[in-house]
Amino acid sequence: MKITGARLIITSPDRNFITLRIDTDEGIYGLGDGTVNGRELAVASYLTEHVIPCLIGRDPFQTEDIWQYLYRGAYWRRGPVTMAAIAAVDVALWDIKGKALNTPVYNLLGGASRNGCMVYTHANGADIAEAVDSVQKHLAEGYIAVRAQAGVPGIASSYGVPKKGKPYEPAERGLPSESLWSTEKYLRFAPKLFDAVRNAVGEDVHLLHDVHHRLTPIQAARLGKSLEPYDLFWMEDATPAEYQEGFKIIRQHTTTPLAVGEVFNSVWDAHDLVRNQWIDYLRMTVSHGGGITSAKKTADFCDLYQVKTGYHGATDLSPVTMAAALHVGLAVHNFGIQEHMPHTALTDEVFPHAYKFENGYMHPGDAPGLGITIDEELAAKYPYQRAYLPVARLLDGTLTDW
Ligand code: GCO
Ligand code: MG
Repeated sequence: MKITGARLIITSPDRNFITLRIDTDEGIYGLGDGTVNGRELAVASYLTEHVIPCLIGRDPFQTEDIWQYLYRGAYWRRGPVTMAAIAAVDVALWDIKGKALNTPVYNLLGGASRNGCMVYTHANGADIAEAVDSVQKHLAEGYIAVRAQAGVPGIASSYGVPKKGKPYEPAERGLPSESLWSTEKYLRFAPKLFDAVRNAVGEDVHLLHDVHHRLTPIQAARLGKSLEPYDLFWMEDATPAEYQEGFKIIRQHTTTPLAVGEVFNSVWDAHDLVRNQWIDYLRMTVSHGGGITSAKKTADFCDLYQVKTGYHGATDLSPVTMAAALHVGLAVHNFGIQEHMPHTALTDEVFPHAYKFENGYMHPGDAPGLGITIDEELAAKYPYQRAYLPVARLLDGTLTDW
């Protein structure tokens, strides 16, 4: 089999998605996701100008060799743009391989290790009462794991809280919006939120929380300690993780489990975190971390140190990434949990898919390949629109981590 062509489908049903379609001489095609929220066209250009010309004529079964060719062969390594572009190619090739062999991709990765992938979804509210209601609403929908976020009193537009009447979606069309942040107010507030949520839902529900890179390691240690009575499944992105040793400080002070890595794009970003067991869950997902080829290797490396997967699954990862993440998650031994922030009905219509949610778990389905398609006619009705994530400032105006 030979690759005969590759092209991008850029669409913005409710938000921007960059999808790569690779075609072969046998009429089988594969899809990959190259979306990097707020920087989408950089990946599109990297693919069109530099990667697609190198793919034509290659054997799509050579996922390992093509991965190495694009990673080592570029000389310039890593970074979200490069790794998302490599991932788009790699995921599309695994899709082709599965379709050609008439089997779901998870069978090519070791087969199903479980019946389904436990997922968590997002609950949020302007205040504690609304957040508690939102958690209960998601439990009624069948979720058994829920992330809770609420507006911090005195901080307008807190992280994770939707604008009135809209589902939570961080990227906005137009230029970046600015939000304010106060660590002091947040540290006083977060234990009150989890006290209320835990009391309302009882012991059996998995509760998660995203700090979104806002604290120093010692502040994160304090938060982890103060949340211990509420038995969190994880505390996410407690501190910016470029400095991996920061997690050592958090770890020395708290037994609250730690997750990090949605902004990572290579196993090297997490190398010290994993081999020192400073974290419990690695969130680097398939599409931002170089694809299925590298996700499988990274998961196997984590498995040596009892670190589990907890893949990023926000709406800026397209349904193609959700499908790929579920195939990997079903297969690897050390699956932990999968984030599920459901896409809008329109996005689901643009990307018809075989994966399903039922009673707290998702399954990738048994269609050959990834089990995902794209309705190109519908996609064409929604052209790309520039959008950005917000930026955050401290109360005195200093730019801080959003
Ligand atoms: C999460 C996230 C996201 C990110 C978003 C950025 O845990 O789901 O933190 O909502 O903010 O993916 O593009
Ligand atoms: Mg997060």
